[in-house]
Amino acid sequence: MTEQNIYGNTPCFLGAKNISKDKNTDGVDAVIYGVPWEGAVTWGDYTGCELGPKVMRLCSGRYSGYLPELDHIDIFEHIQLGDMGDIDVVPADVYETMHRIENFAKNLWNSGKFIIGLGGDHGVTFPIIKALTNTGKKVGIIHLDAHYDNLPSWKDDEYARCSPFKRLYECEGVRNESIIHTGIHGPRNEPQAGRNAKAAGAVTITINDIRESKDLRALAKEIYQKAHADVDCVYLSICSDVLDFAFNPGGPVDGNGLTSYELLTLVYEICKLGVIGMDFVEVYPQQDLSYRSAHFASYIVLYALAGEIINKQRKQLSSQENQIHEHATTV
Ligand SMILES: [Mn+2]
Repeated sequence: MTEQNIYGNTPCFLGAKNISKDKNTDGVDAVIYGVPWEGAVTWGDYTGCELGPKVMRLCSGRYSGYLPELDHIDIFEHIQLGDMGDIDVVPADVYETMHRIENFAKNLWNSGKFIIGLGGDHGVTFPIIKALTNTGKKVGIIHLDAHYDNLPSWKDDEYARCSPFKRLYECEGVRNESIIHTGIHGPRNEPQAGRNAKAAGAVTITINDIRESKDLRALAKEIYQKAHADVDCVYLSICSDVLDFAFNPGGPVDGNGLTSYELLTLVYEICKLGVIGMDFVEVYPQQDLSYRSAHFASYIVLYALAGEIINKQRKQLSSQENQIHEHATTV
């Protein structure tokens, strides 16, 4: 075991700096953390997403930060990534775990860095965003998923993976009209899910809306503008099953989903416009024997970081322009 490893033989995600012990984000631009949590299991054939953070880190060892297809960008020339390790969830104690996730996330949001969570089931997204609203920010959410995840509960568990967006509809600091359920499709959704979204005032962009739009990049802008209306920041939450099962063959069998090109392009274009943080959830290493969804996590994070680099450069440029303008008006 080396000090560089996050634990055991598991490396930091994409070669990030290990900040799991001191939690010090000085000199770090973006922070990765894991939420090895699986709550209520809604369908027994797919279980084990608490293994997600570990397997995503193991798979990430294969990749650099170089993306020839994005103007030959080398992400780690621009970004220092820090790996903060995993949240110490408490198996079988949902309330304590939600509380711990919220606490951990609070410190992350206070750091002001670009925050990336690796799930875990989708239930983790609620306490992460709840912590963000507790900082006083009004939040919009771009939710990329085949499913609404907005049912009131799973049996008695109101923090189950099918319910985070119902909890977020009820959350004071989230603007429901700025929740954009994007890529929704397929009969694993229940009829009440669409009705719940509508009643809450949330926006639905189905897979057919995406497929039939002439320009994917323009659509990403439109989605972002909707999410950004009348809020302080936009959060991005991605469930692996928004991908078609042809592109996510170890995941749940959701047909008519996004291609990997479509998902990565949406992530890149959305992050170019500025998101405060994101998560990627619901990979199932026990069912996905080649770890394909876990490998793809590296792609998603790299495309998000590529977008964040452009966003940062644009912000720096505009603040320089403002300074020049102020200087010109004072002399
Ligand atoms: Mn889903």
